[in-house]
Amino acid sequence: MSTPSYSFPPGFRWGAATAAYQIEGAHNLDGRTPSVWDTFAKTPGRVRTGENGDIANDHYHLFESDVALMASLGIKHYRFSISWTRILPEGTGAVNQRGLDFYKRLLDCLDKYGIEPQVTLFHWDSPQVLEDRYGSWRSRQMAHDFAAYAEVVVKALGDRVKRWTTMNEVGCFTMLGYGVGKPPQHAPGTVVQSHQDIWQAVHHAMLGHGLGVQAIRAHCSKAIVSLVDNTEVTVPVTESPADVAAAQKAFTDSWINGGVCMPALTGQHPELFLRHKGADAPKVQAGDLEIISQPLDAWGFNNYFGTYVRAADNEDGYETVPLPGGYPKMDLPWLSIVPDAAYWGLRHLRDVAGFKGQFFISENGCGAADEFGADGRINDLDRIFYLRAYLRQFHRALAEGIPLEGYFVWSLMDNFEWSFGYAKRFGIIWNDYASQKRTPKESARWYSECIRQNRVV
Ligand code: PNW
Repeated sequence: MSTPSYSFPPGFRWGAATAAYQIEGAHNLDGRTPSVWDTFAKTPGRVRTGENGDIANDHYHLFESDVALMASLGIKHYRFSISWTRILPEGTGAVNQRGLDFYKRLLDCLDKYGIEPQVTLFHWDSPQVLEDRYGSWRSRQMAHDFAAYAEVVVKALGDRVKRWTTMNEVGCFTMLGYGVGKPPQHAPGTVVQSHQDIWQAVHHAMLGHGLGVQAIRAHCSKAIVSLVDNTEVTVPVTESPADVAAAQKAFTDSWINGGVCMPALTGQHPELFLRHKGADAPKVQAGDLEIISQPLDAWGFNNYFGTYVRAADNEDGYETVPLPGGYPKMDLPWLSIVPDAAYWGLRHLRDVAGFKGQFFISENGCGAADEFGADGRINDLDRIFYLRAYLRQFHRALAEGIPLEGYFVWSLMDNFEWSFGYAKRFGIIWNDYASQKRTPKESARWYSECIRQNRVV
């Protein structure tokens, strides 16, 4: 009998992902202090719905039933993040044991259910106190303070955790956190003078990543270390050699790639990035790029959409092709459905950025306009359609020899969707925020079956 289509190799790691500020709640409990997201969300006008993460999914108290529910779906890998201000309420210095104890309880619970943790040290919730002290990522000091925080966490939890990620989506907490001329959409929400300020913040974050990798390796010898990045994917309009070459070239300076994945994986800022950014390029000190390009064991690729590119007769040799008005989208303004980005992202990371280690999909998912049907169920067929289409493209990459070893759906459950508040739902599990009752959607049942058959069903 032939292998059923879209089968993944034995041991493929099927998982689900979340992040601390989006689900934990318990914002002022057991010594936690405000992060920039607490402050930002409580500033009128910043979150469209006026909501914040004070309570969120109250996962701080409900983690046991959440883990049990995850296990009941067959999910064997859980990606979550640690809240910096639970561990170091002053941002630096004194360690808060009660904060560490929460994550020990969570890790013990995961262990009890046979679920392996994939831990992100930083998913955007930096200490407000460091923003007040020196402007957080706008200062080089932040890179050192992040590494010191990483050391504290890894020393305390390194016996329980093997798979570590330094940071989530450097592009989002820098490019979307600082704005030129107008307030940006993400925390800290600061208006800065120039784009150089923003690229400098990106550079400080990347330095923090590199120093963080060193801290993890120093205190956890078995660590599998990664960066999680929403690498911007350039999809060739056709697979002609000319369009593919155009997409490959464009990849090196698409959105944040020139400041994030390219320096992390090649130890250099690409020529195209330096030429395009000119005076806005980051100022780099001797030795920085060596730190930023520490060898990584794994690369976490977050993928939601992509940008179409074709060959063009201009100085760069390519042009991006804007999406037509009627292009299909999910339930967020930026969430165009571009499944081919799943394949091309991995291919560019291997062929253009030259990454030779293991890949995992650290996030893939969508917001959908979910509702309870007359049958009392959430028949989110649109989410199933989206996830199935992307998974088939991830599978294509694997079939062409790209070492993809895991997939984490975003998200385990509906949660605080940043500047969209709770209005946008990304979960495969519905959350009713009034009662904190969790209800698996049809996509959860579908995902569970993918896991059971170890293939895209
Ligand atoms: C990611 N964009 O954020 C984050 O890692 C998650 O915390 C988040 O909930 C999820 O994706 C869904 O948004 C992104 O504007 C935020 O392109 C914005 C964008 C992409 C990713």
